[in-house]
Amino acid sequence: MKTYKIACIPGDGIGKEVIPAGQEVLQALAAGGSDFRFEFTSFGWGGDWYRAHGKMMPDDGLEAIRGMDAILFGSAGDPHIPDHITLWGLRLKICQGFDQYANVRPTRILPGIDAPLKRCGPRDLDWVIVRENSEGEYAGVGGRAHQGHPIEVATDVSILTRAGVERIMRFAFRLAQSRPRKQLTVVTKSNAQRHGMVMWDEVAVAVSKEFPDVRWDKELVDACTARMVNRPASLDTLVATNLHADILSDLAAALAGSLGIAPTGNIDPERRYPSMFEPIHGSAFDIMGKGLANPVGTFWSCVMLLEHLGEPQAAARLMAAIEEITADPKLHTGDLGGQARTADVTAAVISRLNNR
Ligand code: NAD
Ligand code: K
Ligand code: MN
Repeated sequence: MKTYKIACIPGDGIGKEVIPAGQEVLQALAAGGSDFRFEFTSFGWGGDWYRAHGKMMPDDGLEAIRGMDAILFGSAGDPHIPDHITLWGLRLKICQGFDQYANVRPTRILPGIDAPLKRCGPRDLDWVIVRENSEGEYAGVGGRAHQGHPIEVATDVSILTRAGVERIMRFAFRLAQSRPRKQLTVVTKSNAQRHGMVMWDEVAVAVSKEFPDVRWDKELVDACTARMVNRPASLDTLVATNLHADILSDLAAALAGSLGIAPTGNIDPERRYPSMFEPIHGSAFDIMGKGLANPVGTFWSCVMLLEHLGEPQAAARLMAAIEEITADPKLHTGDLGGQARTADVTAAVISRLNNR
C-alpha cells in the first residue's frame, strides 16, 4: 500500500481549527477502501513558536519537511505580531525555499452557495487564476532611507526575470490547454508599469506560439476586476503577477460566495520539492478559537492535494462530498449566513465519504 507523507502546518488563528479538520477528512478518505494511506506529521510553527523562540519556524525547518509528499498549511498571522513578520517568516519562507512558483486558485460557485453577482449561475463562473508566486512585487527587494524623517524614502521594487515569467506563462498556457475551453487571459498593467510588464506581455506572445490551440487575450488588471463582475463567463484561465493575482483571487473568492470556501495550491511544477496546499483565507481573528470557521476551503485544498499526488478518483470522491454538504443550507457556517460549526461540517463530509 502506498503511504503519502504529509506535513501539517496549522499556523495561527483558525488555521489551528481547519487543518485538523482537513486531516480528519483525508484520514477518513484513506480508510474508506483506498489503496493508499497517509502519514501525517504536524509542526507547531507560527505565532506561538515565535513567542517561544523569536522566529516563526526553526532555521532547519525546511529540511524537516523537504522529504514530504505534500504540505497542508493553515494560516500565518497573529494579532500580536506584525503581519510582515508572520508572512515572511513562515509561509513565504516555504514558498520561496521550495520554489513553489505557481500559485493556482480554482474558483467556482458550488451548489447551494448564494453568490453575490446578479444574473450569474454556477456555470457562468468557472475560473482558475494562476499567480506568479516567486518574484514580482513580492520579491522582498527595497528599503527605507531616513526612516521617520520628513525626507524619508521607501521602496518596494518589483523584480521580474525573463526566466521567471517564461516558466509561469508556460505553466498557465499548459493549464489552459488542459481545460475544456482552452482559453487564457493574460493580466497585465503594461500601460503604467513600463518595464517589467512590457516584458511580461512580450513573453506571453512568445510562449503562446507553443500553444496554437489555446485562445488567449490580454487584459489590464483594473479592467479585469470590472470584467470579472460584468462578464464572468468570458473568463476561464487567468495568469497574473504576484500582487495582481493576490487581489484578483480574493475578489474571485468573494464573487463565488465566500473567502471561507476558496482553495489554493503553491506548486513546484517540476516536483523537486513538496508543494503546499492551503485555504486562501487567513487567521480570521474575529472568529478564531470559537469553532465557527468554515473548513470547506481546507477540504477543497485537500482535493487539490490529492490531484497533485496523482489520486484523481479520491479527489473526485472528496469534491462530490463537499458539493453535497454545500448544497445543504443547514451545513452552512456563519460566513455563508448559516449556523453550522466547523465540527458539524467536518462530521457531515466524513459521513458522506463513508456512505459513498
Ligand atoms: P482573513 O481571511 O483572516 O479574514 C477576512 C474575513 O473573512 C474575516 O471577517 C474572517 O472572519 C472571514 N473568514 C476568513 N476565513 C473564514 C472561514 N474559513 N470561515 C469563516 N469566515 C472566514 O483575512 P485578514 O483579516 O485580512 O487577515 C487576518 C490575518 O491573517 C492577518 O495576520 C493576515 O496577514 C493573515 N493572512 C494570512 C494568509 C496566509 O497565511 N495565507 C492569508 C491571508 C491573511
Ligand atoms: K491560508
Ligand atoms: Mn492574499
